[in-house]
Amino acid sequence: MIRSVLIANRGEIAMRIIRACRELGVRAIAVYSEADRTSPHVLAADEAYGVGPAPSAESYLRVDRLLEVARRAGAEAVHPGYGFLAERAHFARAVEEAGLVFVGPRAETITAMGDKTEARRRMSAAGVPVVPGNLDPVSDAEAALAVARQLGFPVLVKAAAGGGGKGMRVVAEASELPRAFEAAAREAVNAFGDGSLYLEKFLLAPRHIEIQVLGDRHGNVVHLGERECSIQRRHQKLVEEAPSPVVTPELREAMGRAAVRAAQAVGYVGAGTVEFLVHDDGFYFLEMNTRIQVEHPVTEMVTGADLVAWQLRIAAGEPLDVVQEDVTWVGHALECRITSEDPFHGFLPSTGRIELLEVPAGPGVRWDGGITAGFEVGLHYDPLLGKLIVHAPDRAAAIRRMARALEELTILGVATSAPFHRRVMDEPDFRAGRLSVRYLDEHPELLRDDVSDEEARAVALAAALLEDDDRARRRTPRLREGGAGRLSAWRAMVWPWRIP
Ligand code: MV4
Repeated sequence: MIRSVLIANRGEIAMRIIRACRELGVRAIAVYSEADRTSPHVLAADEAYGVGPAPSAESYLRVDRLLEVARRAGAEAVHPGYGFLAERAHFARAVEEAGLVFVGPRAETITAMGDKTEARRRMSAAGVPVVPGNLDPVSDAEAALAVARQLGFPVLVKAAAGGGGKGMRVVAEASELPRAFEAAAREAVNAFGDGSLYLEKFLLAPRHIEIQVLGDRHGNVVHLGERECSIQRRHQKLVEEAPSPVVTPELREAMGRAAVRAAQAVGYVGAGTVEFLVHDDGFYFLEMNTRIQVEHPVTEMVTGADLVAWQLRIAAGEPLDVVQEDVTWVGHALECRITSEDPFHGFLPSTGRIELLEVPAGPGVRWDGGITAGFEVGLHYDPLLGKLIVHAPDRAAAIRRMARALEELTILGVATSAPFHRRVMDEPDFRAGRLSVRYLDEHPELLRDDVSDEEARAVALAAALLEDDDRARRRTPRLREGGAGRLSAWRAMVWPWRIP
């Protein structure tokens, strides 16, 4: 086994990797920016090293500093987590050139899957169905028009270097194509330094369903079934689940087999995800993500696999100890991404100090978090505070369990997405499994606050009074004079007979 791993990441995924390291007896080496000096991952790791100022370009993205820390700390491997450098082939290559093990696929695989037309060519050659469209970039708007006429409108113009929705344009009719083509090319040049574009038939309201795969260094590949990730906003997933409410055992087997073929076609090593669009009865390859994903826990809950532990074992050269027939699925899992964003004000990022954090517990509940009380939420990194994951015997029970767990979750100090999730759990289409990537467009009511200011103030006051009263009864010292002092005034006015 690998004896030490440098974790080139922060937040909940750094905590998740540290936990896997602990269980495997692997020394966990953390890095941190100046904004993360006292963050949970720094305290939880065996060692931690500063890598620079708060902006990620000056810290978590500094390959030179990360490799210097790896050398100084004697790390044998580097785990990139997700985001930051996770899908940057140059980082994977630099890690290996430094004589360390990269916990992830080969650099060549990352490069191939990062180029969306190359990925489509490889998948198509391997017999994996791709959305009808180009296998090579189109040279200009005129060539694009010919392709579009063949496919039939609407079409989608996509950036070859893209992914995640950047440089993408829906085109409803021929007259719109030239302008959309120019706009997408400009956006792609700005975002990726590469304006190559290709066309796909636009599917109207597909589901986003992805298959988790694991490949070892000995050519073995298994799939661990699907995750349904249709509930998303601006290409950020909000709720994920396993299994998908629409995937039958037959469809799972067909998609799973296609995902395994996809992974084998690129000699995939490690944990990866093959994304598909599912439309009517067909499924089409969309992209392959060459990293551990945020939503990996729902797969862990239903399969019992520890995906991060498997990443480390595979990196160490261990063969998979399961064959496809050994993989089974039990119950239903849901994940809600808890972010520091205000769902009732356009998911505006919210900043401030976490004043109070109480996380849910009880049967079938898992909190993968990256914060503690006292943590300062800023704007330097992505807004994910943690993930609430539940597992139950069936989907209806999982939804009830998630609703219960969300009610137990208390995060004070910043606005969070939790109230949005609580409402999704009650929404009839969600409960019926009627999902597509257009779910939020079709449910704008979920983004409107249904609590009046008066009601909110009344509840806040009642909560403050109850807490103050409770403290007085227990005669505990006041934690924060400012707040408690103000509350004493209320107590004197409202409940004079309760003054101890
Ligand atoms: C599509 C599509 C419909 N038809 N491709 C969005 C991000 C990028 N990864 C691909 N995306 C889409 N590609 C065709 N041919 C619809 C989307 C899409 C989407 C995909 C997955 C999850 C959420 C989405 C939200 C809007 C559009």
